[in-house]
Amino acid sequence: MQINANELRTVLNRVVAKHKELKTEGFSLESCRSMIALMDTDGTGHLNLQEFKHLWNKIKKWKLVFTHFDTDKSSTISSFEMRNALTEAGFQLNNQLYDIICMRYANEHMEMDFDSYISCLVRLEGMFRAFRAFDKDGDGIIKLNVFEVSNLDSNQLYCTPLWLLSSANAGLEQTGLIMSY
Ligand SMILES: [Ca+2]
Ligand SMILES: [Ca+2]
Repeated sequence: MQINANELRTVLNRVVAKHKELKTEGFSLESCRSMIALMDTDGTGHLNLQEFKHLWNKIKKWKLVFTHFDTDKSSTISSFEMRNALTEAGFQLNNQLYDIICMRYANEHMEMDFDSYISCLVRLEGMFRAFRAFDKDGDGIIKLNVFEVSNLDSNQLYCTPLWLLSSANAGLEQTGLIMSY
């Protein structure tokens, strides 16, 4: 079995349509492509059964976090609720990074619907993974030279300004991403 982004989109949208506690206008093809990029460990450009299961378990876990932290039962996650949700999902962000993430993924009312929330977590997961790969001594700080920056793929490149921004303006203890795992 090999799943492409279109098929993944169909499956996900069919499932979320059944859940009234998850407000969404449906997953975009772009966010399904990002999910495949995140989980495609053997580099086929598709998800095999194992990779799909791995993604599915993540989404299930993130869905539980979503419903648990949607404390006002709006079926969306507010930027206020998101802070606790991210911590529960294992992402410790400094304030600056947190604000950037909310600005990027929340709507004008500072609410994220389910697909934006999942896209946000997929992006963070990819970002943390890339960060860990660079952070060889595990001190939560990375230094990239210009060649490493220019060799980052587009997914990682999106994250780079966040790293640079957080390291340029924050104290040493907040440099880069301080991670909880
Ligand atoms: Ca694959
Ligand atoms: Ca809510």
